[in-house]
Amino acid sequence: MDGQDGRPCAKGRHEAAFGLSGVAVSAKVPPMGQTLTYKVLKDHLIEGQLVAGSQIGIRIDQTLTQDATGTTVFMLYELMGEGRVRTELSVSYVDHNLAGFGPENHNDHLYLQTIAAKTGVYFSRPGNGICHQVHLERFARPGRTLLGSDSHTPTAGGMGMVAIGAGGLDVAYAMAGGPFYLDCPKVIGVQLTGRLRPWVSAKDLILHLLGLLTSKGNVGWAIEYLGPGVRTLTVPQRATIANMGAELGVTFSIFPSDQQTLRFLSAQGRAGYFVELDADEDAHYDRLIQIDLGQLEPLAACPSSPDHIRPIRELVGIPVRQVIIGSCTNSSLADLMLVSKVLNGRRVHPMVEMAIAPGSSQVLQVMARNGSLAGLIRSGARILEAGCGPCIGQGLSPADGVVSLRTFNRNFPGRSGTRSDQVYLVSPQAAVAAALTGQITDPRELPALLGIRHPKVQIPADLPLDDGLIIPPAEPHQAAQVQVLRGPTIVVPDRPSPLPEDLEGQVLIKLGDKVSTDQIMPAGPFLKLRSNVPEYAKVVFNSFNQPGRPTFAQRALDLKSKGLAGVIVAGDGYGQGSSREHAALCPMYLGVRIVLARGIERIHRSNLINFCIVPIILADPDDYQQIQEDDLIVIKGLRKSIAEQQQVSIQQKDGRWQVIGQLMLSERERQILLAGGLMGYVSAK
Ligand code: MIC
Ligand code: SF4
Repeated sequence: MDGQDGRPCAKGRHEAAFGLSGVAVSAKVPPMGQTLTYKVLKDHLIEGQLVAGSQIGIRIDQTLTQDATGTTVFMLYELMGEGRVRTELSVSYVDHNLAGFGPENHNDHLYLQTIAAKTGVYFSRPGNGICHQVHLERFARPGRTLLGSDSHTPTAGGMGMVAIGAGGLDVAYAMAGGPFYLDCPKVIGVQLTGRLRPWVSAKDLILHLLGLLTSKGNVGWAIEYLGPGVRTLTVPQRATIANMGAELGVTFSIFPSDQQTLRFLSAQGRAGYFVELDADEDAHYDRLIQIDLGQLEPLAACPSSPDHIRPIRELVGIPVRQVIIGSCTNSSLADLMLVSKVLNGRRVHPMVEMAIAPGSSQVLQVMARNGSLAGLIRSGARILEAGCGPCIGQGLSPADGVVSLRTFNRNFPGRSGTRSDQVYLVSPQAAVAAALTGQITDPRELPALLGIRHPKVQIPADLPLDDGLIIPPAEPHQAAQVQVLRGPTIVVPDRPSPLPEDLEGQVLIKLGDKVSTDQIMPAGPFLKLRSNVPEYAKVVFNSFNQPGRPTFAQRALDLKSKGLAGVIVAGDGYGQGSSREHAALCPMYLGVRIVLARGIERIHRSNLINFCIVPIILADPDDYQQIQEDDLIVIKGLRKSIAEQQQVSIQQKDGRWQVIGQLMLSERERQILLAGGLMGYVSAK
């Protein structure tokens, strides 16, 4: 079904370029045209050249922040001494941490609301929905750039935006009018033909790609969707696909802006923002993958990785005890209407706990008006607040040893709040099928099993539009009068100390492959500590702590008090997942100065540099074997190496081993590290 190879191919020649095998062959005449990716980047280029792999700086039109990362963004923004934001539009959302126990959440909300008013930022109130869903509905604009302090910001790529997830400090810098720096991506063209069959969804397409490309090794790539199949996908379907580009690890995903985009924008009363955008006919792609939508089937990401993909038909019969529908991947009106129509008053299986977290207040309001909400309630679905909810471990953790089916994007170990959880990621179709039968069920079997026909979902062309839960900022001349509310749990984070010339340290922890930021900085019950680094830092690597042994935080602070640097050793894909900069900020607070790994994910690597932790890649991956926890290490001439070289030599203090590490720093990254992190660099400038 998929043709893929490493060779370039041109958009206008796809049909001709693919043989029956579907394998792309390189074009005879070098193509000259531009991808949509490069067109939008070119329009925003401020520094560098559009050459894949080289660093570029782009102008950011819009930013988004959410509460779990946003308080730090705004505190850092204030530390930068900035007043009003200089973007075209900045929005601060409250969606992650909505109903916590204790004063921390509400302190955060009041701080975010008042600082937004003062700095010129729109504020989306708690209850208005998940940042990515609301942004798509109310603010996303084709052809614009969006930078967000959340890794699923690329969701807006479904609207023809270059939308990128980044660490909070990078977003603060963009709010202040600074460029965003990234490696100019190579582009994978995903050419779609055909049309999705009944009971197969956009989620199955992105799960299929995750099976193909996996979550490793895609750093430095963007994905662009093209071909006739694209025209059959609605904007919310495209958003689902672009959303989980984050799990692939690509910088962003982008869809053309076409009649589907116009239809979506018109329903949102925003047709005036429509511009038609597409790649050139002879656009050049660094790699091409061909997918016939009509050949896709229902898939699942099995425990506990989003790229652990298997066809649902191979999982049929596994008992399911919980089904949750929601998250920024699958909580659109169309998704929830489909679920409601499939249930159609039928009660969910008595042994299944079913919950639904709508993506936005708009979704909830439409469903309340057309009666489908009442239908869901009658079926036994528990309706949660419009927000992230269980996706970020805020409640509904599954029971021990049971299977939970979720329409989310991440199933990293323990993210649900239950250790050794068994979370499968599926489409709304597969989720509702299991909710009815109590076991994993191929939704294509629903007609035969329960006489349910695949429902047609029509999204009204005139949605009830109500931005009452979005508070505009104070007018510039009134900004001075806004009093910013800072509860005692809003604690301004420390700035890193400068790196020493010669570094002495100790390996505090040795980790395996694919350690996610959820494992570095757990969310769930600790999410409410996001605005208080000294408190939050106590749970760094919480799930690796062992009873009877001092915690990671205790050992790190002990080391710090002796003047030694903390070192984290990791395998491949270190820091995958969330953009949370606390995964760098809190280790920095504990005295960590080095991450030595086989591979580090893009956003996390930037966060490390921004907080003056040196990311080092083992030149020889096999050297990983000889390094042990507790080893004392020495790096002579660290600052000199950062300033002048791309390599450092790391020695075990007693001479047991010596390894070479690669720095792979851009000129700007060198300067940031030497200035003591991004804050130091910005102040110096
Ligand atoms: C997530 O899905 O992990 C989050 C929570 O949305 C994070 C942001 C955070 O940690 O606050 C993300 O994806 O960046
Ligand atoms: Fe929220 Fe989950 Fe989306 Fe993160 S992935 S923004 S926690 S819904």
